[in-house]
Amino acid sequence: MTNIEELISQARTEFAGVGDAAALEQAKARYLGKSGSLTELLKSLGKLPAEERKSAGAAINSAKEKIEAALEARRNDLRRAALESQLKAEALDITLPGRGLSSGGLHPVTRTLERIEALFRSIGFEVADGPEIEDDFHNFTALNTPENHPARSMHDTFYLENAPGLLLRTHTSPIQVRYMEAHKPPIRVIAPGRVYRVDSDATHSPMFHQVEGLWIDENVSFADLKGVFTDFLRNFFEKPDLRTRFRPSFFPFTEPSAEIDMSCVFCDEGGQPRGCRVCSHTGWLEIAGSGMVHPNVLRHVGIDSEKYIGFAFGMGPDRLTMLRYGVNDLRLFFDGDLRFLSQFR
Ligand code: 2NM
Repeated sequence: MTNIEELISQARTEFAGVGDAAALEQAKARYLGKSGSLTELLKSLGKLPAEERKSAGAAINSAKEKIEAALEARRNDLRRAALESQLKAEALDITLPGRGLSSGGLHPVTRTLERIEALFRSIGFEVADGPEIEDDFHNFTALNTPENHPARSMHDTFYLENAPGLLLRTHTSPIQVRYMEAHKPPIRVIAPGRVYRVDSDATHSPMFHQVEGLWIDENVSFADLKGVFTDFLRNFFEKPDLRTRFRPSFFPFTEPSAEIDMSCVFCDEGGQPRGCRVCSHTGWLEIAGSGMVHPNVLRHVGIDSEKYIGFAFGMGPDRLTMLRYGVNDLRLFFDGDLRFLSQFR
């Protein structure tokens, strides 16, 4: 029994010397295992004289408890050390700056469209839309555009290859044709949207935007057209002294027809144009087409052309955006280059 204290301190030393959990379990087996030193001692109890057995058994049990305590303490040490080294190995550098959240913004042309819509809504116009793939009737026939008109040629219009009679709308007028088919006068509506034409250079994109307007009632005049459109431009460009002029023109769907020019927003102050590159030193910018809706158009959509009359106009919000923000190349709007687009946030 004298070697029991020795056994305990030997176990403690051995446990302290192992480097990992597996080695510790092996060391444990040497003391507490089936043929471990302590187990052997217990087995030998039977050979002791009866009067010694009790105290020897108590001593062995106390030794067993001490060894188990040492074992448990060492297990905890090793577990803590393993966790420490894992945490060290998997450490995150939380001082690294984040990627950040950059905020998006509306496309400049979208901002223009929303501005136009708000201005016309404020004077009682509705905003309508319609399909970008149209049929021949709504894009051309209803708009009094004859069979042999150049606008109908494959040179000017994108036709769908496997769908005879279908095409990409070349203006937003078909929206208004559909609106007139579905509503009775009085009609006040604008039709913004994408349109498509076979055309591509610095000032023409095969896809561009249009906003058309239409007012049909019993007594709508050319004077109303002048008032409504001039007022719109003054509000859009925030220039109360902006002037307009109407030049005779031709469209199949209006009679009479007019081109609308406005005084140059870059060089005209108080009715005195200085002349600049944007307006080719004329002091005027072409901004829209317009006219009184042709009676044939009203007949095609079932509106009594003897009772009703109205005006229509069409303009390019892409160009309005260029003028409002001073951009000189249309293609910048459709290239998707964020260095350009993010300036409008
Ligand atoms: C323009 C110029 C003149 C126009 C005509 C119509 C409709 F559907 F009422 F017949 N909508 N838009 C029109 C008239 C469009 O764009 C240059």
